[in-house]
Amino acid sequence: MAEKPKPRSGGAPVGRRAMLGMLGAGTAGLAAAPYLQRGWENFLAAASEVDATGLTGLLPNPGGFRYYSVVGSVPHKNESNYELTVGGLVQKPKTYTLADLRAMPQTRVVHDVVCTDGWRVEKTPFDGVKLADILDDAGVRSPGAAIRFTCFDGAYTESLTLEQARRSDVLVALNMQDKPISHDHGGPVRLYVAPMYFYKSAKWLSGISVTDKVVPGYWEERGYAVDGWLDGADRHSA
Ligand SMILES: Nc1nc2c(c(=O)[nH]1)N[C@H]1C(S)=C(S)[C@@H](COP(=O)(O)O)O[C@H]1N2
Ligand SMILES: [Mo]
Repeated sequence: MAEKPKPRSGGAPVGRRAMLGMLGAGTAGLAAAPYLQRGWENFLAAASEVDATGLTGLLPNPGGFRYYSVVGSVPHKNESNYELTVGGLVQKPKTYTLADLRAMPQTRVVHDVVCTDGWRVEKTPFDGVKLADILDDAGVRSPGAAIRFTCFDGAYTESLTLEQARRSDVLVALNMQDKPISHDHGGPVRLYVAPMYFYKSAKWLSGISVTDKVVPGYWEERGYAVDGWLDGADRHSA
């Protein structure tokens, strides 16, 4: 698989020399770095953006995750303004609030999270609504055969076949590691496709549209596999 171009983090670029300086300066130097005003994870994101050498792999990486966004800034959404729109080839188009989603039966999926860039977070719990339940509510109609996901960052998209979307390990996720999904991790609602590489798990999920065929997503238009199965995934489980 071709290496993904480094996603933009929205942070000011950190030159290699500046980053080495910060690494060398220890805690005091890091505390003085302006990036820290925006948090350690944002600093890591800014640093990894220009890190062709893997040096950022030496930095403590809280929780093992890395921050990705293909746009510089993403609006914050919460119970007052979050909406998930379900439409396309369905009998009953519908818009869900966060409260609507929380009121539905919740499913827990625990699986390793794996990014194509080489990092992994083992046995990560996600909780949320099965995508299958949302599709059942809406009633997929002919010739519906795939799903297109859109995001309120205004840029990222993803796709699944209807068969993949109906698996019980595919969630419209509200919680990650037993906490509401944070903004940086794509909250308040992200997709979680446990058996596939993490790029399939669209953050800041805002739209689910049933289509007649797979429409390749953001990274898929840039060379990524549309079927992002992890090694060893059971491609036919329910
Ligand atoms: N909206 C959106 N979703 C996204 C991405 C993105 O850039 N934008 N990156 C994908 C990739 S490549 C990965 S590895 C994970 C990263 O999730 P994290 O930022 O919570 O670690 O989100 C996926 N979903
Ligand atoms: Mo990724």
